[in-house]
Amino acid sequence: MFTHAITRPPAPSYVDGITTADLGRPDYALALQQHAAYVDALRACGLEVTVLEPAPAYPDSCFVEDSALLTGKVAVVTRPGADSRREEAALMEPVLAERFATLARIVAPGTLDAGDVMMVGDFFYIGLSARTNEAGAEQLIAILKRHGYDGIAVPMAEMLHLKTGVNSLEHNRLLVTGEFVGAKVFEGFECIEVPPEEAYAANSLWINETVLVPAGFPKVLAQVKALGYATLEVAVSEFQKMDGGLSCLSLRY
Ligand code: CIR
Repeated sequence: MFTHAITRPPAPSYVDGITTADLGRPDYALALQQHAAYVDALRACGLEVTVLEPAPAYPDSCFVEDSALLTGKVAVVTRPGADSRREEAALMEPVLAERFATLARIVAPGTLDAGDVMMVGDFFYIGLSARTNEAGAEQLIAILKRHGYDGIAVPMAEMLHLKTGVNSLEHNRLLVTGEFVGAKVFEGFECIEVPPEEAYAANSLWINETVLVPAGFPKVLAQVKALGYATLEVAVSEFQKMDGGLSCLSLRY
């Protein structure tokens, strides 16, 4: 169960962030509205949400998930793989130091975006993406082991981040799409296959038995409802334009 979340609204520079999506430039005013509604949805799930100040120097800094990995025993400050995002971790560190007794850090030559890390209980899957390298994954696994957890590196080829294509719904259940459909590493799970036309909604977000589903993906919404979860649809079109999804917009603990 989660009790808290940390978020950071986008700054006006958000529209100049990194993207591969061909969906047009985000509307900043609408992005702010959607971010506020996202925070409301987290609160509706019972979380106490910290809303940090926007950070205009870092266009992608609303995607706070990438800057840290939060566990029950240790908060890991990452070393983001994109040059323009690297300092987001240092920006997050004092926020974490106020909240976590034990911090650890990913250091050079390691790089790691926590959007590449999926937590399933005490075990962590770490995608080897264009942002997260083997050194970063090895460092994270060593940190996790020191704190009684374990993890494994997951090779990947197509997605931006691991959680672009696979997310835990707890109960030994995953939402999977694209290159993760049928992946051996996930064969012990009940894998709910997201249809390709709704691949973006593979990044739905389990919070305390409610699943946040991005608005506009009716098939995934129906799949998740059919499994018995409460659902909340959250509009994030302006974040999809910058390759971000529901999980990217918060750190939960
Ligand atoms: C980036 O390319 O880094 C951002 N525009 C999107 C980051 C999305 N974060 C995530 O999937 N955890």
